[in-house]
Amino acid sequence: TTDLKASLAEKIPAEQERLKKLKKEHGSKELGSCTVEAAIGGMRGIPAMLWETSLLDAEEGIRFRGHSIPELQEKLPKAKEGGEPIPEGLLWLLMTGEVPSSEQAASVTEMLRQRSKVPDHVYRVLAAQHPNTHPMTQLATAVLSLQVDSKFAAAYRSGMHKSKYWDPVFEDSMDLIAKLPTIAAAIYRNTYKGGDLVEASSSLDWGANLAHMMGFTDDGCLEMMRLYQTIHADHEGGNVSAHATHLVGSALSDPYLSYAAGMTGLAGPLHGLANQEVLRWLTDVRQQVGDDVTKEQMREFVWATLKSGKVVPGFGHAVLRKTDPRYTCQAVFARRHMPDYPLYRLTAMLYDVVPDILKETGKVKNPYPNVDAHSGVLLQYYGITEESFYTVLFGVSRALGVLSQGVWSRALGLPIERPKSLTMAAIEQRVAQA
Ligand code: AMX
Repeated sequence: TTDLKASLAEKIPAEQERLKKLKKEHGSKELGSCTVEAAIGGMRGIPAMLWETSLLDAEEGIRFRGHSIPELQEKLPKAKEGGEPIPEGLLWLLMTGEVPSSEQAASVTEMLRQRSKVPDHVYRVLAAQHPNTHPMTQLATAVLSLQVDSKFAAAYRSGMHKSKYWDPVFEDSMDLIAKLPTIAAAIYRNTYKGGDLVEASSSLDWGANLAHMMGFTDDGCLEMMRLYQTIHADHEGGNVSAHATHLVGSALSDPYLSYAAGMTGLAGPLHGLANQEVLRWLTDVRQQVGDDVTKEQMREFVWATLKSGKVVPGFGHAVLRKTDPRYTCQAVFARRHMPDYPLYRLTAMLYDVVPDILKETGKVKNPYPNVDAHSGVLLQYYGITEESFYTVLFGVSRALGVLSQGVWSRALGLPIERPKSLTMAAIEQRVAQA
């Protein structure tokens, strides 16, 4: 079938059985334990959550439904021969677990196109905001204003049986994903281009249309956006944006509400805002030292950042312990499309300088770059120079992963999330008894 929903529906019964069996036969087995340190330290390393769409290996990085990023670049359908994958293909993969054919990916493009019209009131909501409102706040607000049309919320109100929840959650998720490029582009054009909006192209795919509606038509830029939208989609379940979406969704808040929660988390500087922070930091370097910076000057700059009590943005990770493959794939893209671009060369130099310094601090668990260290370089090169918008591009992509998992969470009947918290006194008491 080339119908995404039909293909998904076929897969659900077997996965429901699989989960039931897992619970019944192995429900009491231990996956890991929780130390005092982990409870205090942001629950690092506690395997305490089910997430089907992707899995992160500390050494190797992310795999989407079992496929690494280089594998996806090879296997997923593309808009042009030898080019980058289209995110619609990844959406099919995340939802069904299977690499789609070109026809299947094209059917997703068409389905999204049909759902892409953004209601007028959303534009009015955007227009009413303070002109200094951060683009991520605008994104979350626009998404919340779409919630009035939630099919899941309506179905719940009318008493739908819980075994059918996944269906309206799927519908809401597709409606929302379809509208996100138009919303993001409107935020971009309102904030930086005087509100002069660009119509969607009926011949472009979902990711390329985002660049097009922002006002960028260069072929390289469209390819970059397809790749960007593919690689930022999912990073297993525990990161702030995924976990926030999952947690809020577990209360049966609909996809608009739960994704908006994810986006307010992505807007934090230690998470998705890091791509904005990297660009600002690089701009500081260039202003203070110039483009012909030597390694020694770079080292001094990095140390000055650390000594002033700030993090080096774009480096480090809570789970990864090696260079992020999302970084590597963007570096490969840059080497191919912009080998002499000064910002690319600066970024490549950082790769030589920063890890050793972070190792020297003796406390950074992962001294290597993450996804955000490179994405701004690609965007700048194609003229998307407004770094306060970068996290919105991350957020549009992130919808593919977190909403696909949201559909599965309802299909699998996952319960409301409710971990146990303790006071310091309660922890002291428990350790005294142990
Ligand atoms: N620069 C300076 N110090 C860093 C650092 C960096 N890039 N990465 C980690 N550290 C510090 C931590 O702040 C912490 O210091 P403390 O003990 O004084 O509080 C210490 O090293 C140990 O931290 P960790 O266990 O290595 O990292 P973590 O799991 O607590 O945090 C992360 C992970 C990503 C928040 C952290 O590496 C960081 O702040 N990086 C810079 C911001 C960034 O790039 N975020 C984007 C991550 C990817 C994403 O979500 N998009």
